[in-house]
Amino acid sequence: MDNGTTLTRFILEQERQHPEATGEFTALINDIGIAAKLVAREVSKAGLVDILGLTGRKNVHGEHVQKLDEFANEVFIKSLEYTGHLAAIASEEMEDFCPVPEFFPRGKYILLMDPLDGSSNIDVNISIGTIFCIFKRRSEGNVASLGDFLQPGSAIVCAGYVIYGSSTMLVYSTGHGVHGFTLDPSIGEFLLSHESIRMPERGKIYSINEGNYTIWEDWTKEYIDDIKMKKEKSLRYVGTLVADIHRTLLKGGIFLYPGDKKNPSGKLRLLYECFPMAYLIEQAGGYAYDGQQRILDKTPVELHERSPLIIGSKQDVEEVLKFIKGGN
Ligand code: P6P
Repeated sequence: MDNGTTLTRFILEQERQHPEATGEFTALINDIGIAAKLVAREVSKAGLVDILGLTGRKNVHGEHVQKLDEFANEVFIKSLEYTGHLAAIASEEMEDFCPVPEFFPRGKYILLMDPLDGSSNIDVNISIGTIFCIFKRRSEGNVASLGDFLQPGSAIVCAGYVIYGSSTMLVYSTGHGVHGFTLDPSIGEFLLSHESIRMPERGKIYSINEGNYTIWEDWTKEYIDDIKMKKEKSLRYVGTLVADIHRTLLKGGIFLYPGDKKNPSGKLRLLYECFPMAYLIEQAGGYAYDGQQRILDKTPVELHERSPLIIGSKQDVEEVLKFIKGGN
C-alpha cells in the first residue's frame, strides 16, 4: 500500500530532478512544515485555552494583536533562524526586519512572512493562514540590509502558504510548479495531495468585499455589475486572503482587493501577501496585476507598503484589465 509521499521525500525528489537545486530549500521548507504543525496545533485548540482574546497590544499597523499572531510569529522565527540558510526575517508583526542572531550562521536567503493572515477570523473558527516568500540576498557582508527585502517580485525564489482550515495544508513553489501537501495528524506528516496544481483558464467564482461598493472606482463597479448581469459567476468571499486564494488556485475565478477612493493602494501588503500569492498563481498558469502592472514586476520602496491585487484565472484577469482600460 502506498503510504503517500511526505513533504521531505517530495522535496528531495524535486531536488534530484533539478541539478541547480542546492538542497537549502529542503531544509527551509521542512522547517516551515514543522513550524506550521506547531501553529496548527494551537489554532486547532484556540477555543479551548486562553490563547484567544486580545493581548491589548497593537502591531505596527495599529491593529489589535491576537495572542495567536504573536505565537505564530515567534514559532516561525524560532523554527527558521537556526537553519543557517537565512540572514534575516521580516514579518507583518514586526516594524523592522529581524537579522538572524549572530550566534547562528547566517545564510544567503531572506524570508518575508505574514505569520497569521486573517487573524480577525480566529475567534469565529474561519480558516486562517501563514504566507511566506524567500529571496536571495543581494547585499554582501554579515548583516542583511533593507535593500535585500526591497527586491522586485520577479526575484522571488520560493513562496508558499499554510492554510489552517478543515485540514491543514502547505502549498509551495520553488519555480517548478505548485504543489500541495495535506497534514495527516495521525502521523504528523504533510502528505502530497495536490501535485502540479494548474488553474482553469476561466472560473465561475468572483471574490471581492462588496461592502466597499460605494468607495469603489467606476471600473470596479462596472466590472462587478457586468458579472452580476451576466449571471456567470457566484460570489465567494471568506475575508482571509489565504482561504480566498487557495479556492481560486484550485477552482479558478477571480479575486480582487482593488484600490478604491478611500485607499488608492488597497489594503493588502505587497511584500508578504501580494508577492507570494502572485508567484504561486502565475506558477499555476494564472495572472496577478495591481491594475496597472504585473504584481511580480513591482519593486517595493517600503517593507509594509500596500498594493491593489487583481489575481486569478488568466482570462478572468484579462477581462478585468479591459474594464480598467475602459475597453469593456
Ligand atoms: P476586508 C485579513 O485581515 C486580510 O489582511 C486578508 O487576509 C483579507 O483578504 C483581507 O484582510 C480582508 O479585508 O477589508 O475585506 O475585511
